[in-house]
Amino acid sequence: MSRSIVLAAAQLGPIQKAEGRDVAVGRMVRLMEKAHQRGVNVVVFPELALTTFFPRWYEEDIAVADHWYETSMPSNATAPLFEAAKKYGIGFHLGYAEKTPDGHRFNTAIYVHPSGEVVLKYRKVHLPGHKEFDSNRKVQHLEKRYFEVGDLGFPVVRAPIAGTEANIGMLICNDRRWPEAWRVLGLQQVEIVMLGYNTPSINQDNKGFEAHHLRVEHSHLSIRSGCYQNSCFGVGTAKGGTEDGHELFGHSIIVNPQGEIMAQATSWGDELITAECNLDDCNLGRTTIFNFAAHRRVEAYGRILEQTGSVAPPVWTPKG
Ligand code: CDT
Repeated sequence: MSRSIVLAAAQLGPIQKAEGRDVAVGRMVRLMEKAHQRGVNVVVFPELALTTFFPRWYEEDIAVADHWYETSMPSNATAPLFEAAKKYGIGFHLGYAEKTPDGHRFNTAIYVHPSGEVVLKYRKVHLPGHKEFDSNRKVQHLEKRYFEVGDLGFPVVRAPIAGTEANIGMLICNDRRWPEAWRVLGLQQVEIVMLGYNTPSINQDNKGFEAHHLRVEHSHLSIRSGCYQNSCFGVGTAKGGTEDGHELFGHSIIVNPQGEIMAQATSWGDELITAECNLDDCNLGRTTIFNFAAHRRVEAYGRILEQTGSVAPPVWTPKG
């Protein structure tokens, strides 16, 4: 049985604050049509794909921000995506802001089977930024205000895709920079990591200079190393371009288990990139250098779970 499938990153250009979900969904449906023409089996859309990256906007009263969240999925606004999936037989990954019936708010992603059923849900664990308005910053990054830390762990599930089955998992944006997150997926034999992001192209922390080009480099470095060290494919999909004067970088990529970039977006607008991925390519790393059962040394990793922040090492001084 061939385990070759075609994966796509459906990068989105900017979504302005004043634009409704209908604008974003219309653009996404057009990318699904294009995906169908190119024989794609799975389309990965970005983090918070339905709206502008709203955590840059401060609201004193979080209830005023309610309109950014989805309270049901699918909804009237997102139904065209589910219909396109059915029409074209394509599975899709969607990132959105979720408000639960009991009032919890999460930065969430789902993977939807072509039948329209939600196969897997993940809620972002690593929330960057801050909770209160920060007057040192030119642009706010209020994910810690608008979202709670995800409560679903890092789930992986085996699901049917295009005549085969694949072990799928998800990360969301900042998660990609944390090797612990990748390893928890790797320990569940993940084969495809779907990952959407919204990353400003300038570091707004005002704590030192970070060269512009390194922002993209660090994103790629994180995804490539995550894929290599866990023997999996990764689809990293950006929302890029300038949203109300605030620039996000594009550079979406599809990466193989050797850590190589198979496809890369060249624009910061709506763009579909694709790659044919043989899931059996995950076996080489998994059975050799990253054969976890043979080579991991959990007895030496205690600190990883016992400690959150770093501590200074003991000081060595010469005896003589
Ligand atoms: N969306 C998201 O997680 N973005 C972060 C930028 C952090 S800057 C405070 C990222 O890691 O790409």
